[in-house]
Amino acid sequence: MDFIIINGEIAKRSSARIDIEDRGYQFGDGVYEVVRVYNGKMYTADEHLQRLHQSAEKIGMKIDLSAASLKEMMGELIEKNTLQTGIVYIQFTRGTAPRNHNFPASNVPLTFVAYTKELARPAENMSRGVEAITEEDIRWLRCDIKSLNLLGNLLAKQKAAEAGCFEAILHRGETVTEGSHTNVAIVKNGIIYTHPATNLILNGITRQKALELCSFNGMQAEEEAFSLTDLAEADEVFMMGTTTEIMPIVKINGQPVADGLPGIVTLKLQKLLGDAIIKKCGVI
Ligand code: DCS
Repeated sequence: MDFIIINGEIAKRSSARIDIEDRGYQFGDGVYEVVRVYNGKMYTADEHLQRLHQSAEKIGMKIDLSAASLKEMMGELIEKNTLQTGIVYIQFTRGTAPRNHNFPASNVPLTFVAYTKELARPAENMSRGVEAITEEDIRWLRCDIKSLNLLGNLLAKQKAAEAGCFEAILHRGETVTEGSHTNVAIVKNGIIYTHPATNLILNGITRQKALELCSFNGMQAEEEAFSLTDLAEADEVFMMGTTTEIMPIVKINGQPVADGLPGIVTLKLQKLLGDAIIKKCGVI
């Protein structure tokens, strides 16, 4: 993974330089996306790049490059790094300017970087399921923006890691919102529930894909908020994300979810997503 993109050019990673007054570095003033790569091909890149543009717009940042040209550059980077299975990370910040809370002048160019990373599908966690903790959601009120400011997410994820768990399920008071880096759903009496796409969650591309697969395959799914009690009494719990795909959560705060095994609805949806990926990217 020797090559990266810096300001629109493919360059050697070792030669790349970011100024210490880059606003991403000093303020987290920027947006990003993580796109999955299977078989050397990007999965749902259009949806991710549309969200990237939307995130930028929501913070008053104008990305001049079209989704099509970004996708082309990312494709070139994947080829250059001969990436098969992994991710492409793409980030824009509001550029480099003397440190000042005000936005820099409109002629200051955004800083654009991208890199690739090898990352296998998490096959074992997907079949066995993982453990999670619950944690108060202390993040800001614009979680719909995929911004670089991830401290609230990081603090929760670190707590999970220290408890030997894979994910922290966040809640605002009684209401479950999402995971620290995934969306969360429960299954009760065969119906899937996940928080609606409001300002309180990131509207995950995997979440959107999962909802689409449910409607195409006669599985009932509701975009309806659920409580900590619903979570504790759920028949199944799972998370959705670009790197995690559909992953069962089998234990929460040390308590097994139902019988403590991945549920049938979760595994069915996981298989449907796997099939959709194979259809787009070939055998994985
Ligand atoms: N919620 C949060 C807070 C996330 O950070 C992510 C993705 C998701 C939900 C799931 O969204 P996608 O289905 O679009 O991936 N987090 C990315 C990240 O920071 N690393 O990998 C994925």
